[in-house]
Amino acid sequence: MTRLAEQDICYIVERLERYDKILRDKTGGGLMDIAAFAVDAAAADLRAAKAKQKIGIVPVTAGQGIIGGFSDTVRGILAFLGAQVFVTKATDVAGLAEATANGATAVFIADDQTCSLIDLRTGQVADNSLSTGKGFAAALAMQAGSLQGKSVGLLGAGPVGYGAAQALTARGAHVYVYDCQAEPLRKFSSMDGVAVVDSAAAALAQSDYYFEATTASATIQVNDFCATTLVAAPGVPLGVTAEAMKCYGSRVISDTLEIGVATMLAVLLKGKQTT
Ligand code: PYL
Repeated sequence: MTRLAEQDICYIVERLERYDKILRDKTGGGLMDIAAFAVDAAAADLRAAKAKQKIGIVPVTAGQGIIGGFSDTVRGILAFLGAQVFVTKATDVAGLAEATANGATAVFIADDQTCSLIDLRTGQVADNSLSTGKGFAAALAMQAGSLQGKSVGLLGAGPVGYGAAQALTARGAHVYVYDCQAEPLRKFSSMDGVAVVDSAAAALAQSDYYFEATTASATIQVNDFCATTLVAAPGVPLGVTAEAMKCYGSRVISDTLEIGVATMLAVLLKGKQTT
């Protein structure tokens, strides 16, 4: 997981309306529709659950500490999606106590390794990495119409890639996964519908669509695109080159936080059965 910096997120809240419209143009649905589709629900069906949840965001100082604007950006995204949400004044343990004292039914907390939205009543945990994989797979499926029988070249075998592989295969896609490290690929080798390949070129060459979940840049170049290529790219930094974005940006879905956080909310709202 790439640790986000203030400059990766400072523009998100003011551009949410515009980003939602971009997603609608690309996929036919906005942020909440994509998140709902990711958990196999309709956005309308999750609406009632929103009124029953109050989310407390607790800033965390552990490790490299607070990211300027992180908590407020998450609050902005969740509020845009219609959730009741607040940021605690206190951090860490005192922040958790403040959240519960103020009636939080769920807490959003992130350190350098883990970012979770936890339902305090059921104990259900929505993990950011898995949710990001799931959410971007849903966006790709909506953009494509269907992933049934399609091949997806997956670059990156970290937790986002793992969540993506689960969601893509559940939607009927064949996944060709590559990572420059052998260790994280181990758990993909036993997954139905997933083939581990030995180069990024091999993953892309045999695929209709691409899923970019690495922490590297320039993994997808302009000459990797053909007439029907679609790309889901949650990796930070963006793996698609600037030149390729200039030519094919309308076929790429990428963001640093929005789809992942929206999908975490959808997991929370749908409840236990979706984890
Ligand atoms: C959750 C994001 C998605 C991508 N990278 C993840 C990240 O940046 N994690 C670190 C989050 C640290 C937050 C900090 C705070 O401000 O509370 N502890």
